[in-house]
Amino acid sequence: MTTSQLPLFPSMVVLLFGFGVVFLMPVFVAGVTRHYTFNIMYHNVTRLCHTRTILSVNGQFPGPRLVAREGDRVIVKVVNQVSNNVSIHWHGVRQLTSGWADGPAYITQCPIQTGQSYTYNFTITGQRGTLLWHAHISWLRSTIYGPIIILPKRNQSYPFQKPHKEIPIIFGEWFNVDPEAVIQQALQTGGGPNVSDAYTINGLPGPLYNCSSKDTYKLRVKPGKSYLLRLINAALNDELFFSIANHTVTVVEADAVYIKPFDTDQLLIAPGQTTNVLLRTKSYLPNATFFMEARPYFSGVGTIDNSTTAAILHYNNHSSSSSSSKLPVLRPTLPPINATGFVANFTSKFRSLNSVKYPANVPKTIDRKFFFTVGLGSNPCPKNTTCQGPNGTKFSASINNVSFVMPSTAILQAYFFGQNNGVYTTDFPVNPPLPFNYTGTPPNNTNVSNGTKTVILGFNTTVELVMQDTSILGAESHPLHLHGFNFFIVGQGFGNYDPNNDPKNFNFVDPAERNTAGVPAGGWIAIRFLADNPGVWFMHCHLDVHTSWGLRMAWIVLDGPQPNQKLPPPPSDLPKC
Ligand SMILES: *[C@@H]1O[C@H](CO)[C@@H](O)[C@H](O)[C@H]1NC(C)=O
Ligand SMILES: *[C@@H]1O[C@H](CO)[C@@H](O)[C@H](O)[C@H]1NC(C)=O
Ligand SMILES: *[C@@H]1O[C@H](CO)[C@@H](O)[C@H](O)[C@H]1NC(C)=O
Ligand SMILES: *[C@@H]1O[C@H](CO)[C@@H](O)[C@H](O)[C@H]1NC(C)=O
Ligand SMILES: *[C@@H]1O[C@H](CO)[C@@H](O)[C@H](O)[C@H]1NC(C)=O
Ligand SMILES: *[C@@H]1O[C@H](CO)[C@@H](O)[C@H](O)[C@H]1NC(C)=O
Ligand SMILES: *[C@@H]1O[C@H](CO)[C@@H](O)[C@H](O)[C@H]1NC(C)=O
Ligand SMILES: *[C@@H]1O[C@H](CO)[C@@H](O)[C@H](O)[C@H]1NC(C)=O
Ligand SMILES: *[C@@H]1O[C@H](CO)[C@@H](O)[C@H](O)[C@H]1NC(C)=O
Ligand SMILES: *[C@@H]1O[C@H](CO)[C@@H](O)[C@H](O)[C@H]1NC(C)=O
Ligand SMILES: *[C@@H]1O[C@H](CO)[C@@H](O)[C@H](O)[C@H]1NC(C)=O
Ligand SMILES: *[C@@H]1O[C@H](CO)[C@@H](O)[C@H](O)[C@H]1NC(C)=O
Ligand SMILES: [Cu+2]
Repeated sequence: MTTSQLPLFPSMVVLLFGFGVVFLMPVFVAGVTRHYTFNIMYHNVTRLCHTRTILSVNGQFPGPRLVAREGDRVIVKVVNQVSNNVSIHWHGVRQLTSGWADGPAYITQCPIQTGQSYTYNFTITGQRGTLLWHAHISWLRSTIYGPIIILPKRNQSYPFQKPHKEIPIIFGEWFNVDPEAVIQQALQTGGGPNVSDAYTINGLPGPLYNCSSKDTYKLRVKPGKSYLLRLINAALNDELFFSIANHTVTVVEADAVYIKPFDTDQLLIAPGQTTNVLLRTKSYLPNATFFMEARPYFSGVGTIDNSTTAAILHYNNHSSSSSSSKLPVLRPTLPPINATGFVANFTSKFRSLNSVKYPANVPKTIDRKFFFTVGLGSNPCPKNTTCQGPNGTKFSASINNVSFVMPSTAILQAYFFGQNNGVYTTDFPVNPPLPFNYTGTPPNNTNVSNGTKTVILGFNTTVELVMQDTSILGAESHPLHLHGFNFFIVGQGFGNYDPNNDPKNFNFVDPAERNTAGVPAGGWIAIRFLADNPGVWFMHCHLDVHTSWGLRMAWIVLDGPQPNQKLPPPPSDLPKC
């Protein structure tokens, strides 16, 4: 990827030129319909001197940008031309009464089979900023991902300085081998999966890896301008720190919600999160080249890919590129790999803008409270086999000790047509089955149970959910993603959540509003949301290895009384299992 500016649509310019006067048209413009075709197809890619046939959308890696304005309808025809089953998730899109278009396989739809297609049809309502789309079955999202760019409505502007240019920066994780083989082997042996070989920026690992310097993303900038970097973490299993040498950025938006701007030199971005930052370039032509780098934050125990991906921030000097390539390179400083204190400080800086135009509608009274433990555990090794998980067991992961088993048909279909037939149960525990010192010495039986358990919520229920990390196999940060909703992070802390004292410090004024948030390593997070969207909504850790081990569950939100509060019937091309 070399050209990186957003395509400028003719329709973006709303100016009339006449008699030397320029008018800005003050008219209301209804949303338009944007059509896309995503062909899931094979594509040969070489990175780190390894050539792999990857799964791609339209032979592009990373995949194409999906660009829309707030209020637009988006129609994406997904055609499966590969041998794997696939589905695509529009990560962070609210999908108000369009739950059939959400995409997680076996939750809202059966996957699209080879040779079949499915047309996703949804509107973008009340959101503007950056999100991402990605495959939502097994580990296919390792190569099937791309940006969703939501521009403000046509007659509206950003609540911050209009940038000179807008640049998506999408982080990924590259494997020299087929990631499907990696997760299949791990699930079979019960051990941890082999780690990735590189992180990538816009699909390119950069010059810090062997056999990779030609695969370096270069962002060419002019002095004295403002650039909106649309940061997206599409990495499979790793939260990432990010920093640009000698530059401070201003964070203005997270998960397609405006926030109170704040300046920072170093960022953290978890898989599934998106963060828009303004980069103001230096007012002069600096005699240097600046690296932008990302490498993981890791709080758990075990082996990870701790390598560093780099891209180049290059000022367009007048000199030829051959002489400018001799400029000294400056590298940023990143927090230590286990900098949990930095992460807590950084995440607490995110506050809703909470202006008259963009209020923070935090639920003030709560109908239902839930307390979920999240973390790793283990399962006994089946007889006559040897397992490579902790102490010869199999790795597992759970919420409230339930490791979620994927059904073989979609829950939303079973629910909508009243044909449960044992596909799922509705008894997901509201509290941990066995209270213990969650962040202390774990109990001696860490076996988890399993099941396809869900929670049923009445329409417009206000929910408070406290998620508590456990130290059963080591405390670890888990970025939890909720489909179908944004939630407000009203509190977070370390140690065990204290239901008597911690709520006193909850923020109901300007808490961050997101769709993905880290449960701190050895700590807890309290979120609130309004269940105003009928359907079946997946909630899971966005580290795919933990999702694969069962750190996932689903909420079923019932229809409301009004016609526009009901989930309509599915489109006729909804895939069958
Ligand atoms: C990828 O490379 C293999 C081996 O060279 C070749 O057989 C295959 O046709 C290529 N696939 C695509 C999609 O280019
Ligand atoms: C998308 O959904 C809208 C609203 O239900 C419907 O009017 C339209 O026909 C659909 N378009 C396609 C291509 O399915
Ligand atoms: C970059 O930052 C380093 C360390 O703060 C400083 O010594 C150096 O002068 C800076 N260089 C430029 C070109 O800004
Ligand atoms: C990354 O991991 C390797 C192997 O465990 C280790 O040798 C190296 O010191 C680590 N690097 C960093 C920067 O932590
Ligand atoms: C810029 O850096 C190059 C390479 O380090 C050096 O040769 C040149 O003299 C520098 N120019 C200025 C104006 O500092
Ligand atoms: C991070 O790792 C370093 C080196 O292993 C260790 O000395 C330090 O105590 C760790 N810090 C935290 C917060 O765990
Ligand atoms: C976090 O913020 C607190 C309060 O501002 C500060 O005392 C502490 O040093 C910070 N910790 C880290 C790791 O940045
Ligand atoms: C397990 O191993 C024993 C002894 O090797 C054998 O008799 C038994 O049939 C095996 N059971 C299974 C289920 O493979
Ligand atoms: C594994 O076994 C050792 C020794 O029996 C024990 O100390 C340790 O806690 C066990 N670890 C786990 C994860 O169960
Ligand atoms: C839980 O365990 C931690 C770490 O061992 C300890 O500091 C704390 O006092 C324990 N809490 C309770 C309530 O026992
Ligand atoms: C496990 O814990 C229970 C309750 O603390 C205790 O009674 C039991 O002896 C322990 N078992 C082992 C094998 O440590
Ligand atoms: C779920 O647990 C039951 C009983 O513990 C076990 O028989 C079954 O194989 C498990 N299913 C899965 C998919 O792990
Ligand atoms: Cu996790």
